[in-house]
Amino acid sequence: MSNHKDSILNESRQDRRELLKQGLTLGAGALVASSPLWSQLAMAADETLVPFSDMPPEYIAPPVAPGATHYLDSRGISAFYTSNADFYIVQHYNQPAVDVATYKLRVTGLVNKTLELDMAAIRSRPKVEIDAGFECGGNSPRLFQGLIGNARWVGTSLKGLLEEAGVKPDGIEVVCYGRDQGTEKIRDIDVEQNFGRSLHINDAMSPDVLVVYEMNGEPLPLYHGAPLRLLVPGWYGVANVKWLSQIHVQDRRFMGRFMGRDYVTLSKQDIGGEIRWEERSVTRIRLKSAIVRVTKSGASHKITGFVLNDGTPLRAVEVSIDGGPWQAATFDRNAGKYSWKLFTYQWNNAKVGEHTLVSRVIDSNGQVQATPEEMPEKPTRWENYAQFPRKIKIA
Ligand SMILES: Nc1nc2c(c(=O)[nH]1)N[C@H]1C(S)=C(S)[C@@H](COP(=O)(O)O)O[C@H]1N2
Ligand SMILES: [Mo]
Repeated sequence: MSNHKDSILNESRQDRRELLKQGLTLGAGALVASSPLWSQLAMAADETLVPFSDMPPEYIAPPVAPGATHYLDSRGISAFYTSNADFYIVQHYNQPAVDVATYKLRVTGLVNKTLELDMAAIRSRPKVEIDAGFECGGNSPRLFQGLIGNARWVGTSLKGLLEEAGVKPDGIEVVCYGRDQGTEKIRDIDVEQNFGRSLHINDAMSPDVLVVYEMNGEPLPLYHGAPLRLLVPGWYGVANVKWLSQIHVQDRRFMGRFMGRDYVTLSKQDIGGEIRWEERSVTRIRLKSAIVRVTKSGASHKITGFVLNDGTPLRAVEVSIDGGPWQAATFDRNAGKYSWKLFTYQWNNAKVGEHTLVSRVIDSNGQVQATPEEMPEKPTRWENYAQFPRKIKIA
C-alpha cells in the first residue's frame, strides 16, 4: 500500500497550514508570471490568471508519474472535459498492465449462466455514451480540490450484463473486483486482496451504471483502468473499479476494505430520532461547489468554479464576495445529468485589496450546500463538501 497516497489524502487544517508555509518559503519572491505552469492553464489572449492568496505562489500539481497519485491544478479548470492526461489518478495498490488480447471479464456467483467476455464481445454489446464527472471521496481544500475530473465515457450497461447472466432471486450484492492486488493486514494476518467494491442489486440495475472502455474518445488509458472499468455516475470515484476483471453476485453484503473499513464516513446523525455516530460507506456525491479560478480581462474579473452532486438537478449556484449578498452565477443547465457543472460569475468593479470569495449550490429539492460550520460533526476526511472560501488580492 502506498503511504504516498495516504499522505496525499490526509486531511487536516494543520497539514494545509504546513503546505502553505512550505510553499511560501519556497516560492517567496518568485516571478509567478514567468512560471511555465501558468501557460498551461488555458487562458484566452486577453486573460490573465489572478493568483489566490490562500495558495502558495509556486503551487505545482506534479505531472502524471507511473504508480503515483495525480491531482490537477484546479486553476486550470476552464473546459467542460478534463483531458485524459490531466484527469486525476488514485489507486491503492498498483497499476497493472492488462493484456487486452487475453483479457476476459467474468460474471460469476448467483447467476443462471456464468459469463466470460473478451473485449470484442464487450464492444459488440449495446453502446452507451455518458458525460460524467467525479471526485475522490478524499478530495478537499488541501489540494485545492484537484482530485477531480469530468469526461465522456463509452461502454455498455452493467444491467445488460447482469440480465444476460440472469441474477438469481437471492442475489442482492454485486461485487466488482479489479486486477490490481496488494497485501492487507487483517486481524494480524497478511492476506492478498484485489481492489473490490460492491453495489446493492438495486443500484447495480440502474441503466446508468456502465462498464466503460473509452474515455474522451480514446481507449481507456492504463492509469484509468484499461481495458475496462466500472462507472457509477453520481458516486464518488472509489465506486469506479478500474482494471475490472470479475463481477460476482452474492447473497450478503461485501465487507472488503473499500466498503467496510476504508472510505467509511463517521458522522453524527439523527437516526430515527436518536443521535448516533454512524459509519457509512462513501457512495453518492454530496452537493458541492467550489471556486477554483479567477481571471482578469481588462477591468473585469471572472470567477470560475465547479459543481458536483449525485445527478439531482440544480436550482442555483451563487457567489458571495466579502460576506455580501449571494449573487447568481451562470452555469450550463443543459450539461449532462452526471457531469460536473462549471459556473462563472462576472465580478465587476473589484476593488484593490484582499477579498474573500465563496460559492454555494442549491439543488431542486431546496438543499443548500453546507457552510463549514453547518457540516455534521465528522472526524474522517471523507466527503469534504463544505463551502470553500477563497482569498484573493486585487492589485
Ligand atoms: N482497481 C481499482 N479501482 C479503483 C481504485 C483502485 O485503487 N483500484 N481506486 C478508486 C478510487 S479511490 C478512485 S478516487 C478512483 C480514481 O479513478 P481515476 O484514477 O481514473 O481518476 O478509482 C477507483 N477505482
Ligand atoms: Mo478515491
